[in-house]
Amino acid sequence: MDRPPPGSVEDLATLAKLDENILLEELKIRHRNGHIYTYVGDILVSVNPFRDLGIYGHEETNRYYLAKKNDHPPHIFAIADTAFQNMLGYGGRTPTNQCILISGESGAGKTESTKLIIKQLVELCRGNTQLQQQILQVNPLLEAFGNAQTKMNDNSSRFGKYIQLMFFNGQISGAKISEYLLEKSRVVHQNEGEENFHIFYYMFAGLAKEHLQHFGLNGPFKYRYLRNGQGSLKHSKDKLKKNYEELQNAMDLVGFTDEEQQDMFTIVSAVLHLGNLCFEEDDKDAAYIQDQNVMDTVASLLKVDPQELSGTLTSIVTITRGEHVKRHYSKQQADDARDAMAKILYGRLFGWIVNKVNQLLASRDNIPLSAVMEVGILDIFGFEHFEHNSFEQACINLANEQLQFFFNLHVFKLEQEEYAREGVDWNEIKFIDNQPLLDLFLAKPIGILSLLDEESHFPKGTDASFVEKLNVHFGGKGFYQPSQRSNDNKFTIHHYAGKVLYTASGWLEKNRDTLPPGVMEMLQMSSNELVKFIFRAQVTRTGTLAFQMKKSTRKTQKSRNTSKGGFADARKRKQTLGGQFKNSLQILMERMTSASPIFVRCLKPNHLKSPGNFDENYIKEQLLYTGMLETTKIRREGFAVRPGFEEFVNKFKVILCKPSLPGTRENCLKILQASKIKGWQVGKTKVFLKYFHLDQFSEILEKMGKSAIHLQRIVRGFLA
Ligand code: AD9
Ligand code: MG
Repeated sequence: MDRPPPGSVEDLATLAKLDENILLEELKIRHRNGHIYTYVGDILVSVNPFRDLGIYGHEETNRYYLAKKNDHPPHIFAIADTAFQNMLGYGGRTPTNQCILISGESGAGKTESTKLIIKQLVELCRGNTQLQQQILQVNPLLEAFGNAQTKMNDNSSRFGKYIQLMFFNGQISGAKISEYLLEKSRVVHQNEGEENFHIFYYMFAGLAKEHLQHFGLNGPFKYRYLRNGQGSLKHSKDKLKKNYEELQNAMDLVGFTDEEQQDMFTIVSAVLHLGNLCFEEDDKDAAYIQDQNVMDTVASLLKVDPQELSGTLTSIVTITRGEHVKRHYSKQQADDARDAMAKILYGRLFGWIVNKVNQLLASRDNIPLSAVMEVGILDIFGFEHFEHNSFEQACINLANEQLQFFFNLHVFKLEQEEYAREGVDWNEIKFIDNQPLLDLFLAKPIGILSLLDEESHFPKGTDASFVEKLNVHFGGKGFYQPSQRSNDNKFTIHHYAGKVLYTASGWLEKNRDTLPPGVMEMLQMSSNELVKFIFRAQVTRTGTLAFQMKKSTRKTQKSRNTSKGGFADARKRKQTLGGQFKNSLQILMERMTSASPIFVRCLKPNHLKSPGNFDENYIKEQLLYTGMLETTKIRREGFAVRPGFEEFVNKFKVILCKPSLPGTRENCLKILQASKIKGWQVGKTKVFLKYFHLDQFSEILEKMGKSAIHLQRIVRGFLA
């Protein structure tokens, strides 16, 4: 069969001949021509252009408005439109909640795609409500606090998010964001060539002089947590200032009050000052603070007692036989206490911001919940492999394994199981099942996270004893490779997307996520409203914050010392970070399973973040590990649409010009034959259609609709 000119095919599933090299060539030529989007059946593949293509304006918005898929070239807006139409049940579909799952390596374009999908979904509702404006501003706000420059991406998401947009009568009625595992450790440490969260640099570039002074800040070069202000050197001040203005605008539009914004910057400033606290040791190895001024600044920003703050960071008080005994920290312990406090300050602030956004965007008025439909969009942190990979990378990569598993489940497993059950004539397509990798991480009691929890709860557990256990349990298995050297705390995991060498140093501490005694109590008693509020929240089993008091009632709580008992209870129940992450992934999977999925696959054309560079080997690697060839095959040969007999007959009985018709297999066959559509099969209880059949059916219905109107006109004409 003649192959169409390479690069001209918009849907790879229509190619007659398929292999890895053909897929690669098609994508390469399309990328070169600025066609970054390509379909694989109902899946969208996007290759990061690393340049502004100017294809997301009004013209495109209108072009893809309630359009038919094949009328226009592949586009991310078409995905938004499909989700919208499917959700509302246009074109003979049953209305269903949708979830759009965007996957790809770090820097492949997931977050950009997410923003474009949200923009288009907002546009699809037409109108220009305050809520629509607020929703559009959520991303700049969250990115300022939750994104940072890494080696793989200048604007890397350091948290995962699932955004649910709610619709009522085809109009946006609210939004909800769930966040996953912010990389708090970045606040106190960044690897070579990386930065802290954007907000720190924006603040220095954008805040007025007197504001900076108010926070005791002068220039980003003095702060240890900013690695001497590296970030602000790399980016032009104008760009950072613009980013700050965008953030400011976003905070205003989403609805953060001036007072709240002031409090947010106060906490961020306190974190920076905290980082500059240095400890020395006296001749009894007891830590003491080197620079009292820094301590006083932190205490005054956080509105806590300076004595109590320095006490909490340098010593622990225990009660032995009714007596208070004070034990001094070593310098190392004091450093750790300081960093732990900085991390929790930032982490709680972020949790509060997300919570606040959710309050501000919650569904309006008294819209009946049962009438609300939704489109969810998943934008997680992409697969990562640095020189140094820690606990955070393990969690990030686990999330990516989980997403790949979900993809396989939907695209290959469930579908082929159904063919077998229904007796469809089918040649099985093999795929690489990553279930063993999920088990490696998640199995109980012998999985990496369970073993980590066990070791974290064990008083004598160390990172080395943890790795020892991993080696004992998984040493002989294919996906886990112990280090060649003993005692370097390293191990390698063969992820679906490649090998990653992990270093387990500090994992137990990161997993425990404990605070030095007294820090929580001290911050709960702060006279700064926001500080007090965020530390009185409870941590749920998925790691999000549950705020119990309304902000307006906070003042009345000021002098009541109720926090201690509550906190002690919470600490008993406190879950490890790994445990929280596991729970949140599970809930995410449940959410996604309850909606109908749409997949977007982002590919990264090179490691250099550069336009016009298509590294064939790198793309090929991604095509291989995402199972793109198998996906294309199943989309070419498979049946993406599978209505039951009843549903099918109900929708399409008009083709036989029948107002009512029983939903039998026989009637389905009659309709299919009358439609003259080719390539379907009929199983035991369902009709099996290819993804493009629905469009063909809507065309038939449309034509029939038109001719019916035409007939009516003729009849009316006669009567007149
Ligand atoms: V990570 O896992 O959060 O580290 P993402 O989210 O996959 O990663 P992101 O969307 O942030 O990657 O894209 C990285 C960069 O690629 C962006 O900052 C843009 O500079 C560039 N990019 C991505 N998509 C597009 C696009 N459609 N048009 C132009 C793009 N540039
Ligand atoms: Mg991202």
